[in-house]
Amino acid sequence: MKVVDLKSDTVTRPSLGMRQAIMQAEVGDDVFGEDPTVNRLQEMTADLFGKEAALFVPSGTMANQIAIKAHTRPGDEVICHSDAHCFNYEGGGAGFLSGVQLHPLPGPGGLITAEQITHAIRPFDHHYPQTSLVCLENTHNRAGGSLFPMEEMERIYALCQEHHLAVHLDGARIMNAHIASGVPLKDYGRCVDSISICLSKGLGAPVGSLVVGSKEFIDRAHRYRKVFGGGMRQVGILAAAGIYALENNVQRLEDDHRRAQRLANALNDLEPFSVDMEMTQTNIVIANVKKPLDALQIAEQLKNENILAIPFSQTRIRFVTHLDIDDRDVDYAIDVLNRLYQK
Ligand code: TLP
Repeated sequence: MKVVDLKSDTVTRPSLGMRQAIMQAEVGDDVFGEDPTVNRLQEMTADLFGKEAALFVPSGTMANQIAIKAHTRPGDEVICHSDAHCFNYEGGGAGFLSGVQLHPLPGPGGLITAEQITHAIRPFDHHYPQTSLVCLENTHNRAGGSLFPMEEMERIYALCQEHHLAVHLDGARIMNAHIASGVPLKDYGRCVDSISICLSKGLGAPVGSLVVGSKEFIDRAHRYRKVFGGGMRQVGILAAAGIYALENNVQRLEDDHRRAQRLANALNDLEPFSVDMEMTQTNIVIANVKKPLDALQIAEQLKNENILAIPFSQTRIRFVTHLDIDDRDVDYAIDVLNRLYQK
């Protein structure tokens, strides 16, 4: 019996076409900058976002942490949302690796506004840390895959330029944002200084992320990739999977979004669950669980039916659609949910 794995879009397995691309990849030693496939992936990604350069790194976490390191100095402060991935799920990396403190701001839907940031920027006074970076996230994972509105990103970028702050975008799922909103990738590139992009989530590659930005920023990022132990050798085999993903698996994200909508609507029809449909704009569905049921118990019950989901807390459970989930899997999940939780 197939397991319907809705834990994360990181669980996809490379398709046959992707494996063929891996087989045929030309490789070289990338620490010497001599892997032609890595170089092609980097150029291609920088071009997509209208930026000067890009760097291939092993993970989304490393991409974000390299960006934080390259934009800050020890003792600085970084503004982010209190639900941001870099604040919650990167092992305290910003303090550990860059010696910076994070200044998390609250806000509905993973959204922070230019007004909030204006108040959070520290004045020049030797008592205070120096604010040097703002980190945004689009789509926003803990907010249910929601989109960060373009107008607000533009306002934030203008404000940050005025205050000489850098803006980094955690774009682990920026392709989902692009497909759901129709915003051209170059528009995202235009209103941030750097972006991290994951190939190993909805795009279906087995590993890999990129950080993109100016040439000068990427030169610094390159040094930190080495320091963080992320210099890799004949990784054209992985870059080939990334190129294949960018060429074949972007437009199809709309299927994942459509399936997530179906799942969200079905959950909403059931008494124990409620899903904020306004936040459900891409491939992530976060269901609030009403008492006396709790999310951990529901994850266990679903697991017994070969459906996997992640409890985010006792009252929230996350389902993620992806390349390896088709319409029949969603039908099956909905049937099971109806059987278990319909009154
Ligand atoms: N997110 C994972 C878990 O860490 C929660 C997931 O299953 O969603 N930024 C965002 C917005 C992410 O969601 C993730 C991974 C990362 C960065 C980190 O990427 P990796 O796992 O490649 O280090």
